[in-house]
Amino acid sequence: MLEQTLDVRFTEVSVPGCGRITTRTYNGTVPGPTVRVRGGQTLSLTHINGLPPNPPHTGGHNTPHHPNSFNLHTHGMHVSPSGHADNVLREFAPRTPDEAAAGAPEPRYVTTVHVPADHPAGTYWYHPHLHGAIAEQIVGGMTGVIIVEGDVDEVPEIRAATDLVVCINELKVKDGKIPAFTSGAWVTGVPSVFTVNGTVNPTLRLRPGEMQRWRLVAATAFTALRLRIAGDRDGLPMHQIAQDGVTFAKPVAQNMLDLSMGNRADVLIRGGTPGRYELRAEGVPGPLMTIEVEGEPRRPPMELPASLPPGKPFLDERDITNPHADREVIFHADARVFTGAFPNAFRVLGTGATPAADPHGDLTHDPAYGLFDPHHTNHTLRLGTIERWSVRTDETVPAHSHPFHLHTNQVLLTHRNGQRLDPPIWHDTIGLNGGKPGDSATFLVKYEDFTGHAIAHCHQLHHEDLGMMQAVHYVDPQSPARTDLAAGLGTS
Ligand SMILES: [Cu+2]
Repeated sequence: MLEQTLDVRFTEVSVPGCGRITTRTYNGTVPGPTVRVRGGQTLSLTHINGLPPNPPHTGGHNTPHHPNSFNLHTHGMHVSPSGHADNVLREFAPRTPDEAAAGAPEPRYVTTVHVPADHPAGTYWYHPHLHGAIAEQIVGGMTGVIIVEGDVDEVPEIRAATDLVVCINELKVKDGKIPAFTSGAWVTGVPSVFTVNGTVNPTLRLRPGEMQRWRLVAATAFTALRLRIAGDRDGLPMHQIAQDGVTFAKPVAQNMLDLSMGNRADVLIRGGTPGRYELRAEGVPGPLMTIEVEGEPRRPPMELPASLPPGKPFLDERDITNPHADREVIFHADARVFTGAFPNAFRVLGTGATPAADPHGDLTHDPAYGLFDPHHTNHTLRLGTIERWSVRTDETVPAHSHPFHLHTNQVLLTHRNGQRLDPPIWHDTIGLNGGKPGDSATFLVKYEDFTGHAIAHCHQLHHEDLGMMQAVHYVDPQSPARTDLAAGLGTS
């Protein structure tokens, strides 16, 4: 059993390059502690909710609310979504005003996650996932990295490389605080501050010929990152060895790496010509991190591994259980349809879309159509079956980036915009860019091991809080009764 306490309260933290900010933290730091676990182990996380009581909320469930309640998501991990595990339908509430006034103890909530023995070894992350409260908490820095240790770490060339977490956060700071998410204008009206491991543009040192393993984590809420390492003359290539926690069969050299919100990539970086380099994200004004290549060269230079232990076997299109029943997901926004501070409707249409409140009315103005409804199951997914999903966006607004994220089961990306990927790549989150209607992704997924209620959603977290989310139900066709018992919508 691996135990970790995560104490959540408002803390004044020092963010070098940004100043002192007061924000909700895990254990007083941004990001929170890195948790290391191995397949076969049980992770026990005890949350203490030391936040103040929630402010009253009068709007619907698809507007931001309960900013002082949270829960826990182990993003990307193939673990149970039920009971007290990776169950994002729980609520870790703070004390009520009466309890706080009476000096009642701060509530504690335990999350117990059994990591399967054959879980892919790699980089994952944790963050709160209470619908309506996610964006405000994540842009305050409530994120942390989970490392699943295992076979890939034993590859000699990787074992020899320094293992570094590079957790990229996107903070929204105004007057030393994280502004309350009271309007949609907040997303663009407050500039983002990007940090790596809690510092704006930290400096990292690397010797010529030295190799490091970076665990890149896009713990951002609103911004997709197109990364490169720029130098005075040439940059440094990134040798990608894993995507979203799943190891490749061999390293893939990339000069540019796309990480949508929630994605991770493990890369090997080798120091080249001495000098100053910068990890940059397209569209972000300053560097995310500075790399100084200096010092005594490593001789001979450290080598890249020729091959790797692939993290997860591929699925085959010929094994699709019902080839005539592909699922389709369409990210669609309707602008200026609601009154109030959040006028835009961010909908998920296609197979299993949430029905309209008025099917005969104007769908663009419908308050339910394609929006999250906790009482409606959008997808019933049967364990043991392999299905194909296509996800696309019909957005014409370039600013709308919609990363699709399915909980509980990793998905095998086979096509982008109709073009086959060779080889296909395991993901848990797949970015789709707005401004290019029809931008699409096709993936295969096998529903395995775990029953219960989970979700699929857009990982642009403003969209998610406003309802760009679907409920999925993993069921066991062999034992439907047991499935319902195990489903566990428990609240603590
Ligand atoms: Cu979206």
